[in-house]
Amino acid sequence: MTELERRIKAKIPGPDTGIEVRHTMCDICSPGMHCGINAYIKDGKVIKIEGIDGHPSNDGRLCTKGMANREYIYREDRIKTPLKRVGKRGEGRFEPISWDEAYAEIAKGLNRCKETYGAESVAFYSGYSKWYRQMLRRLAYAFGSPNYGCESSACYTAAFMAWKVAAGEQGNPDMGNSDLFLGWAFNPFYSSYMGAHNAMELKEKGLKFLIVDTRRTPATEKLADLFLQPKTGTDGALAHAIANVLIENDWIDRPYIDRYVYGFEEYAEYVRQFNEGNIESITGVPYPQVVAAARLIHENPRMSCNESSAPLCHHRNGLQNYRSVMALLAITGNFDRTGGQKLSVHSYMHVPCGFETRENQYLYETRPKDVKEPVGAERFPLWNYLEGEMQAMDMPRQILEGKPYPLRAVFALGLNGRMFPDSGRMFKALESLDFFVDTDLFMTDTAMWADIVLPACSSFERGEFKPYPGGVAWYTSPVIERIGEARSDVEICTELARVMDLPDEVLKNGYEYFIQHYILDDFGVTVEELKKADLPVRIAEVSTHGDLELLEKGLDTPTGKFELKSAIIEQHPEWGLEPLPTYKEPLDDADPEAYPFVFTSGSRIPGAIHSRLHKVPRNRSLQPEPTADMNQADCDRLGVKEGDWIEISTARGAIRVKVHPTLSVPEKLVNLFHGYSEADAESIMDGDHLDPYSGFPAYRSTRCAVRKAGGN
Ligand SMILES: Nc1nc2c(c(=O)[nH]1)N[C@H]1C(S)=C(S)[C@@H](COP(=O)(O)OP(=O)(O)OC[C@H]3O[C@@H](n4cnc5c(=O)[nH]c(N)nc54)[C@H](O)[C@@H]3O)O[C@H]1N2
Ligand SMILES: Nc1nc2c(c(=O)[nH]1)N[C@H]1C(S)=C(S)[C@@H](COP(=O)(O)OP(=O)(O)OC[C@H]3O[C@@H](n4cnc5c(=O)[nH]c(N)nc54)[C@H](O)[C@@H]3O)O[C@H]1N2
Ligand SMILES: [Mo]
Repeated sequence: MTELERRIKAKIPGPDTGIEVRHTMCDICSPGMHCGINAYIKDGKVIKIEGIDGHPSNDGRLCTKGMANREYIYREDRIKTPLKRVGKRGEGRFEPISWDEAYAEIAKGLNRCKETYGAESVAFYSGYSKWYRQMLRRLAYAFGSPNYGCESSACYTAAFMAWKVAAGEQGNPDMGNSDLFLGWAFNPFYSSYMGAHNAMELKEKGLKFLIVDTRRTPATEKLADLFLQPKTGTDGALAHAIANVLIENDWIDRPYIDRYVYGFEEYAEYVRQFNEGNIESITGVPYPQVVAAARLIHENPRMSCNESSAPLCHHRNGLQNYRSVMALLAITGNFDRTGGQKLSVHSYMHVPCGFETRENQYLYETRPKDVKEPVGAERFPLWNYLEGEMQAMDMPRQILEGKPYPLRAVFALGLNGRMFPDSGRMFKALESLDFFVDTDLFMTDTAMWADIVLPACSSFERGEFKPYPGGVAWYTSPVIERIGEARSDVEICTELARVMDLPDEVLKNGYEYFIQHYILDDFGVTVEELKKADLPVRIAEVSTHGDLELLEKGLDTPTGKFELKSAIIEQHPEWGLEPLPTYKEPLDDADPEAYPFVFTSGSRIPGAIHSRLHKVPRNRSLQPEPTADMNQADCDRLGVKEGDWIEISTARGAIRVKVHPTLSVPEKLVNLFHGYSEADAESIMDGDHLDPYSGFPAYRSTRCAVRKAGGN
C-alpha cells in the first residue's frame, strides 16, 4: 500500500456506519485545476466533504468556496426538470416538460431561426463553467453557426492575446527558479489559495516579490519586498516608466534583445516619455519607487510574472497594459528561460500539463467555412484575427441592432446576464430574442428570461475528465444520484446533436468518445481504466523545452521573435490599432466634476465566486450585504461609517450598497465585488466602455459619484 493509499484508507469510516467515501471534484471555480474532494455519502446523500490528501491540485485542502459544495449542490433553487415558459418573458412562469419535449422544442426554435435568418443568427454561449465547452463549440459548428462564444470574452483571453501578439503562445512563470516574482495585480490569497500557498513557500525559500496593486491586500502585506500602488488602469504607464529606468541604466539584456526581440529601438524611444516629470501624476506612484522597482529587477536577474486574466485586462486599455508589463520580461531576457517565463506544450483547456493533446483538432476541425464572421468581428478585428470566435461582449448590441446581421436566438449553458456591462441592455436583448434556451443548475434571474430552461447537474452527479501538471489525468464517476432529472451539459450537447441529426458523427458519439480518441488514445490508456483508477494517475511523460530553445527555433510570430512591436498589427493599419504597447488613459469620458470617484468592481473576495455563492447561506454569512470598500478619509467627508448605506451612481444608473471604510483602498476609489442580483455592479457600467484591442469590458475603471443613502 502506498503512503497515499494508507492516508486515504485511514479516514474511511467502518462498514457499520453505513458511510461510504467517494472521490469527486469541486467545480465551483478554477476551470483549470479542479480540486479533489472526499465525499462522505450516507443513504445516497453527501453528509460531509473534505479535500483529498495527495491530490495534485489541493493535497487535502479546500478553500471557503470548496467547503461550500454540499450546500451548493443541495441549494433549494436547483432546477429539477426541463421547463417551458408559459408566462411573459422574464416573469418566471414555467411548466415542467419532458426531456424529449424540450429537445423537440429546441430543435424547432433553433431551426426556425436558421431557416428565416441563416444559421449564424443562432449563438451558442457558455458561462464560467468550462468542462463541456469543446462540445458546445462543436455543436455550434455542426449547426452551421460561427457564433460559439463564452465568458472568456471577459476573462483570460485578453492576456492570452497579448501573449500571442508578442510570442505566439502563452508563457508561464517558472516561479520555482526565479529570483524575483513580478506579482502585477496579484492577490492569490483571495482568488487562488493554492497559488498563495505556493507563493508563501517560495517566499520562505528566498524568492523576492515586487507587487503592483491598486489596493493593499494580503499579498502586499505578506509577500511584497516592494509594493507599488498605481491608480486603477494606469499599469501601462508605470511599466513603461520602469522600462525607461532599466534602459537608461543599461540594466537590460542587450545580446538577448539583439538576437530575439523585435521592435526594441522604437519601444525604447516610446517609453522615454514616461519619466520623473510625469509618472506620479499619471499613475500616483512616486518616481523614487519606480527607480526602486527597476533596481530590484536589476539585482534579481531571473524574473517571472503572473498571468492576470482579469484585473489588468478589465480596462479599455487593458491589453496594451498587459503587453507593457510583459515587455519588462523581454528586455531583461526573461522569456523562454529557466526562472523566467517558459512556453509550455499545449495540453488541455490552457492548463500546462507537460504533455500534448489533440484537443485543438477536436475544437477546430469542423469549423464551418464560407460563413459570416462571428459576432464582434468587425468591431474587434484583433480579437477576430487571433481568436476567431464570437466576442460575446458585442452580443447584446448585435441582438438589439441586428447589425451586421440579425442575431435572433441564444442557446446557452450557464448564461449570467449580469456579467455583461450595462446588464440592463443585456436583459433587454434577451427579452427581444426570438428564442432563448438557458441551462443551469439553479433558477437564476437570467434563466427567468428563457423560453426553455434545462437542468444541469453538478460535478458530484457526473463523470469528468481532467489532466494535471506532471503528466497526470483523472476521470471521476458520479458519487450521488442526479438531483431531479438533471443531466450533464455534455449529454445535453450530444443528445441535441442527435435529435437534430446534425452532421457531426464524432459529436454524436459523445464526451467519452472525445476523451478517448482525441486525448487518451495517444497515451495507450482507456477511459475505463482511468475511471477504475478512481484517483488521479500518471499517464504521460512530461516534456519541457530547453533554455532559449523556442527563441532559437523561432517563435510563432511573423518575425519569429518576441515582438515588442506587433508585426500583426503593423500589417493591418485598417484596424486603427497601434503596434507598440502604447498607453492610453483608462477612465471613461464622464464629467469628472459630476463623477469624482472611480468605480472598480470584481476584486475577489474569499467567500464568493461571481454570482455563484451569494445564495449559499454559510458563504453569504461572511459578508451578508453587498459592501463597497472606500477610503476612511472619503467616508469621513461623506459622513458615512461602517455599515451605512451609500449610493454609487453613473450616467447609467445607481446601486445601493453598504460601505466599509478602510485604508486598503486609496482615496477616490470605490471597490465592490460583483454578481449580486440586488446590487448589480454591471448595471451601472457603460456597455460600450470596451477595450478596442480585445473587446474586454472596463469593469475596473468607471467614473462614478457616491452619496450617503438612507435605510438600515
Ligand atoms: N464587475 C465585474 N464583472 C465581472 C468580473 C469582474 O472582475 N468584475 N469578472 C469577469 C470574469 S473574470 C468572469 S470569469 C466572469 C464570470 O461570469 P459568469 O460566467 O457569468 O459567472 P457566473 O456568475 O458564475 O455564472 C455562470 C452561471 O453558470 C451556472 N453554472 C455553474 N455550473 C454549471 C454547469 O456545470 N453547467 C451549467 N450549464 N451551468 C452552470 C451558474 O449557476 C451561473 O448561473 O465574470 C466577469 N464579470
Ligand atoms: N474567491 C474567488 N476566487 C476567484 C474568483 C472569484 O470570483 N472568487 N474568480 C476566478 C476568476 S474567473 C478569475 S479570472 C480569477 C481572477 O484572479 P485575480 O486576477 O487574482 O483577481 P482579482 O482579485 O480581481 O485581482 C487581483 C488584484 O488585482 C488588483 N487590481 C485591480 N485592478 C487593478 C489595476 O488596475 N491595476 C493593478 N495593478 N491591480 C489591480 C486587485 O486590487 C486585486 O488585489 O479569480 C478566480 N478566483
Ligand atoms: Mo475569470
